Amino acid sequence: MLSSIAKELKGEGGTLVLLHGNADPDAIASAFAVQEAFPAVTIGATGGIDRLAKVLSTTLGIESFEDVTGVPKKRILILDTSGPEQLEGRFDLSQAIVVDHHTRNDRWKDAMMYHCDESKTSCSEIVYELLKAAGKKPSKNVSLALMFGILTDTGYFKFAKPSTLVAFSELMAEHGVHMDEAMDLVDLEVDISERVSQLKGAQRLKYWKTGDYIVATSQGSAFEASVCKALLNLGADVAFVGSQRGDQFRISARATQAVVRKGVHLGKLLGDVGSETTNGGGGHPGAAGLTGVGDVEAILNIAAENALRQLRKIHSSGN
Ligand SMILES: [Mn+2]
Repeated sequence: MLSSIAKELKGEGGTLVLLHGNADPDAIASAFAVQEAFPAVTIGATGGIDRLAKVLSTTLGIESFEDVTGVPKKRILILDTSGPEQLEGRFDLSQAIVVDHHTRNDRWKDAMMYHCDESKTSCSEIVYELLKAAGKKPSKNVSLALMFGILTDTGYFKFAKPSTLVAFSELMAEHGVHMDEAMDLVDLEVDISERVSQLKGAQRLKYWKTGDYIVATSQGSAFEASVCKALLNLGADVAFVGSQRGDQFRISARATQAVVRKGVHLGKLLGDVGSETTNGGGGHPGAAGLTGVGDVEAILNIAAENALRQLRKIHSSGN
């Protein structure tokens, strides 16, 4: 399949690459590699690109377009996109080649070609194979991009498979790229005001311990979510950070994956706090928020007490 896709992409008439909405580094890296290896490729990110992918694009000079009307194309290549609903805009699937690593999807049945390799942890690995099938060697920048795509899609190798590491080591060897070069490719500098907020958060920190678990709260006036993450890095299992503006308050909450796996659900927890105090809250198990009218300190105490109760239950059930 990959060699017939390579053959098609070598043909005349231009290729428009399309990526899933809020495209991530894996998607952008895959598109960049295809653009280098085949003629007349335009990268379309009709649903925008995420923060990391933006920094990656700036670092390596990858150009993508949100508006793709008028791009000359004979075919569309859809990368890293699990279904048509992930694409922003309407496109003729009968001229589309789909290359993906998510779960195989019947909704791509109208595509001209569909190569879905669920055994791969990233699209970058498949595109690297596509390059090999086309007899192309990636440049240093493309190798770096693909390595970064693999790193981010595998959570820095946490979810990597043996074949992921083989592909990654081959990419390293292509141009003698070092591990730290790939790891530090995208330098997300934390703004000075954000770092000050984190330090202030640590200064105003309160914490409670139950069994082997720690719940922390703090107050600030900005970057509540980022302060939460800083408190988790300091050792808390669950963190609540709030701010007060007049009679309005805002709370962010974060929990480690370890306590989420044991049953902590911050979305439900803050939802309950919200209904106890007639404020609105909700979110995911590991990340949630609550806003409303009231005294932030009182709400933080209620939230912390509820979290401690949940953790005590987990502790006494011996989980
Ligand atoms: Mn991906």
